Amino acid sequence: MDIRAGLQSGDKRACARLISMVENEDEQAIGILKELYGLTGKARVIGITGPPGAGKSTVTDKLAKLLRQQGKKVGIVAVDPTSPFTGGAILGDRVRMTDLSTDPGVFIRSMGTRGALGGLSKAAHGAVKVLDIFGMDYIFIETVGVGQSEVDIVRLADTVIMVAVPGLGDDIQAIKAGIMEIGDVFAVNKSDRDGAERTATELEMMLDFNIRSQYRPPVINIIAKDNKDVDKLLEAVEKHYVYLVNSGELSQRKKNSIKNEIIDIFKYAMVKAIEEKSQSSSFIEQLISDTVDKRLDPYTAAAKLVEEFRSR
Ligand SMILES: Nc1nc2c(ncn2[C@@H]2O[C@H](COP(=O)(O)OP(=O)(O)O)[C@@H](O)[C@H]2O)c(=O)[nH]1
Ligand SMILES: [Mg+2]
Repeated sequence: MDIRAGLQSGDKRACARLISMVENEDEQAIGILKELYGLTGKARVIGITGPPGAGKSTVTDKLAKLLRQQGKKVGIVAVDPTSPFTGGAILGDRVRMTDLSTDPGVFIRSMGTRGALGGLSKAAHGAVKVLDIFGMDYIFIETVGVGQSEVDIVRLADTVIMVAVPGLGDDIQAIKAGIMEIGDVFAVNKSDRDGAERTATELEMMLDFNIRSQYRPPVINIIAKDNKDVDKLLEAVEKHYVYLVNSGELSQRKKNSIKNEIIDIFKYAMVKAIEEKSQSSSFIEQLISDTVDKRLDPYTAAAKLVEEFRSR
């Protein structure tokens, strides 16, 4: 398969293939990304996060359909480190999104576990780059809003939609404690249920306490399953984008995202090199046991490791 030609002619199989190859750090695939890197940066990247079952996939599905009506091409990356590729949640997403996945203007990709140490985040960055090159106008990244790797992933978005649901006071506390800061637009989904107004009010109050710039994230009540007010949510996303552009924050975000990616790739390469080395020699094992026995301390052990890498 000629992947370059496939990408240019809109062949989804070429796109899927390249994402898999990038995930597996295939040299040829990385070569293609290097060569076509100049084509990236055109897509709007939107993160969707929130607790499991909040309706993130449903919201994504409806937003994607709205954008399709505007003639936009849409890529979706569903990241769920808690469930494997064929796991229930992902399968559910797939079933619900079947009508989307047969649309030639939509590309859906699910990602499961990618090991520790930023592997998933790196894979998500890779997938977004491929979809960007593939010509998607909008790229959604759905993640469950917990953990550092999720936050890392969401950081590559221009706009982050935080999906909450009514009646989960404790959940809001958790959001507040953890990742409240990364939400740019708040959606209270399942507003057909009791307590939706109260949840919205609670979020508003929290946001009032957390003002970080002249931009104040809006809170929007929606019923995603009935497609109610999802258009308002999209409007809010567009408004946030206008703010990003006008304030100069967009270029700052892009810069941060690139910085994170470079560091990600670097860290990953280092860890891999260390792993390979520790397989081929007992050097690291020796450092560890010397530190356990207090012959070394962790600082000196790490310095010896750096020294060893320099000398190679
Ligand atoms: N009552 C109600 N249920 C909804 C709404 N939106 C989604 N759901 C349901 O909530 C469940 C979880 O939705 P899903 O999109 O898979 O959530 P995710 O885990 O956050 O991606 C599904 O059964 C949806 O049909 C809504 O607005 N109201
Ligand atoms: Mg989902």
